[in-house]
Amino acid sequence: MAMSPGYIPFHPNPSKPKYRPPAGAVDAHCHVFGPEAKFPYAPERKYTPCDAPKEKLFALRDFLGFDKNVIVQASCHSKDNRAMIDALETSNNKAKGVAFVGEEVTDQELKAMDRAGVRGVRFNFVRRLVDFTPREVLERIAGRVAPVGWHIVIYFEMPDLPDLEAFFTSLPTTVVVDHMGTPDVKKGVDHAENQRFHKLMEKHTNFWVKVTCPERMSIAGPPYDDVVPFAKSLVDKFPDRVIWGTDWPHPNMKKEAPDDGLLTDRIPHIATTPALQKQLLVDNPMRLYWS
Ligand code: 0GY
Repeated sequence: MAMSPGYIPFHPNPSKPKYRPPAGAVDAHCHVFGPEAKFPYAPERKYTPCDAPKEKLFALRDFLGFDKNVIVQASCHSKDNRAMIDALETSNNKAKGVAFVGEEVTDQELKAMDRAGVRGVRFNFVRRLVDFTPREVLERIAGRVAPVGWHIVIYFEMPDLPDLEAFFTSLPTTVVVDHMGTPDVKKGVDHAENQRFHKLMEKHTNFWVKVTCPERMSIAGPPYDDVVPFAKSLVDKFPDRVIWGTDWPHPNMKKEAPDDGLLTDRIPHIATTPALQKQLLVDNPMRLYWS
């Protein structure tokens, strides 16, 4: 199956970052796609990506100076978690995962995924990526994964937060927000929409946030200076509940594939001291995924 029209493959030769992540650093948001010949894409997918197999991810991890990965199930594989689980199982305990499951999943399957290194389930609310799942169904799934000790990763677009907030704050687990809640960079950090998200983080200490994907929000383009204040304010305010990731292989970029070396070089701008960098890249992801 050919890639979706206009789909942009990942950067062919990222630059070597000047910034050296601390020992044991985790790239805590990335994906594996296919290869399709072994792990076909889901019939209900909204896009067909470029294959991005585990070997390439692990090579990028080493090249950028990271030690571990958290591999998040993406919508193009829907509930077929085999490519992600195969990557975990062959990673030498250097990768943990976040799955996507339906309520038909059995307790045995959940336990097997847990043994493979899955530590969370993702609820995706982005309309261009997934079909609507009724909240009762998500509630039942949350009730099933909570006793396994998993957390819930939520991916939503910030204008939808007012509608979703009551549901999110009712979840019985740790909740991890993808991509800073996707703020509108034009509106600024202090805009009521973004501050609503900060207040949610302040009030609900079971919420964590990924300071990821400046390339998805930036208007200015590389090196994404316009997104730095959004990420920095979250790291400064919630230093023990932030994690960072590349988002490789960067599905559905509109203009260009980001340079993963450049993304890595932005880290000292958003976590401005070695202590903050260690929390962001080592202590926090280790607590969430490896403890
Ligand atoms: C991401 C972002 C995207 C895609 C997916 O599940 C997915 O297909 O997550 C996106 O297109 O915004 O988290 O990498």
